Amino acid sequence: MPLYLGLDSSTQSLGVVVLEITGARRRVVLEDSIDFDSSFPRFGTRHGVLPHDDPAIAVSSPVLWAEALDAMMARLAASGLDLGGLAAVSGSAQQHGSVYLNAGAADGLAAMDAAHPPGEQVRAMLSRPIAPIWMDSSTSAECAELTSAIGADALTRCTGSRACERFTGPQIRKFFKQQPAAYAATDRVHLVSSFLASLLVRGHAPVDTGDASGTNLLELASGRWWPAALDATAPGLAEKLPSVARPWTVAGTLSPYWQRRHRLPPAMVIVWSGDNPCSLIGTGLVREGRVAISLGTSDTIFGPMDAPRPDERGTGHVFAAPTGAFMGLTCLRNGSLARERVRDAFGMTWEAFAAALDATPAGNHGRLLLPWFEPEITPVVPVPGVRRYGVPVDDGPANVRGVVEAQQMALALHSRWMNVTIDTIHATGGAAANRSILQVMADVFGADVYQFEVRNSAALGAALRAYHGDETSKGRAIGWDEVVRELAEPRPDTRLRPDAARHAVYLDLLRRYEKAEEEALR
Ligand code: ADP
Ligand code: XUL
Repeated sequence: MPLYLGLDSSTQSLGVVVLEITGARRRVVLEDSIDFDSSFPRFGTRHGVLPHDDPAIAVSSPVLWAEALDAMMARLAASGLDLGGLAAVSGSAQQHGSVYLNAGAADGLAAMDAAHPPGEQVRAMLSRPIAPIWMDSSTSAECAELTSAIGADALTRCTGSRACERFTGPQIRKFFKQQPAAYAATDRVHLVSSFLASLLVRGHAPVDTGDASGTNLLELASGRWWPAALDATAPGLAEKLPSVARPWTVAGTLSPYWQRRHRLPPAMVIVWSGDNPCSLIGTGLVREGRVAISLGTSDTIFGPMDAPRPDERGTGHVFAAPTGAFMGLTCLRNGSLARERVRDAFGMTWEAFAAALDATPAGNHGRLLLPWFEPEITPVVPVPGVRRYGVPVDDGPANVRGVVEAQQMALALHSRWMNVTIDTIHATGGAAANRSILQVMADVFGADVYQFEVRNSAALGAALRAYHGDETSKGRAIGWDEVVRELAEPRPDTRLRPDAARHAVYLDLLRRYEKAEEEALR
């Protein structure tokens, strides 16, 4: 029975979905996840991030990600699944993060010793022990330099995004400026996705066009690195970046390391991609017209785009999509962790959080808050701070409603640039389990909201991409509607409908929210 494995190395955990697809039979045979903080306490991460005094800096450990990959492969080997049938593997990873490897890495990857875990072997390949991740906001100076070298409009038109603090290009530039010797000793700068794919195939894997779109370095139209952006970023960068490949490219086969260590077969490895591009597939969005909202560590809203239409105001992004077309995306940093901050401040469980939402009226009696607990990505808020417009600090239910309404209004406001009539939303991510939050989403957007059978849409999308890559490599033309059929379809019985009266309240509140944001940003 052919099996397809999708891995998802996200901010806080490593998730997995295994699919069995044979003719008419299509089913999920395994879902699992390993939490970084609790399973690997020796790294000292909190919510997957290494502690740092500067709130603008957010870094994690490539060694931790490699160890988690090994632990997940061990679980798969012990799962009882007949992994002899494993046909193809692909993966998803948190976007924008970068891993810096030295000149010994190419040989190191090829010679990994199956008698030992990958962690220490990876450590020897690093030219920089830590990896900056998407939550890092410490590169404003480098963004300004990139913008003045290239021009904001040209950068947005060509790469799909203005210069963004978390994007890989500005992060590489900061590394080059602050640690020139370590930069010079860097032979390859991988994204998290291409780094993990490289561990699987015993050599440097390419980065796919989707994840490469999150670097400020890719020319979207050609799907190639853009020399002007490379030159403005750091010297010699062209030689240090992985090649860029279309999202269904075969990167290699599972290496002897994984074959020996966990008795896995030499399954085909399809290039990995970013979590949002993978989630696009895992929520079944293969043609323009609908959007998904992912309530994960970040809250994101995204949808397919037939042709790139960048956001002229500059907060949204256009990425290449796994289908070969494009996708629009807006990302809030203050997502799940902001909701957790409020939940924990009032000693609530998620059930109590949901009950507080249900017990308070839409519009929160006209009170608002701006939930910028941490530096915010959309809109750009470098210095964090919660702004309150009538929400008392000590009123639990009012704060719960305040944070959820603010996030949904921010998603609605900052996705207008995509120019899509939103009447149906595919909800995913950890917090999409919470139907009270989803009801606020339905009411703010005035749209139907659906949940999915598989919670981890990024891992599911990666597994479906593995299937698509396998079929494509055999010369079989398979359409994306066929790829996602049954496995990534919204569940009709989960539909949440918007309430007309509550939606009217939000149309009014949204105007006030927009003004409050503008005022706070001034
Ligand atoms: P990521 O993939 O970005 O690491 P997930 O999509 O796995 O994140 O989401 C994890 C988050 O889901 C947790 O940080 C938690 O706040 C949130 N979450 C889990 N269950 C619930 C719930 N019932 N209600 C609200 N949020 C939840
Ligand atoms: C998207 C973004 C986040 C990360 C982490 O631009 O920064 O969604 O991909 O999930």
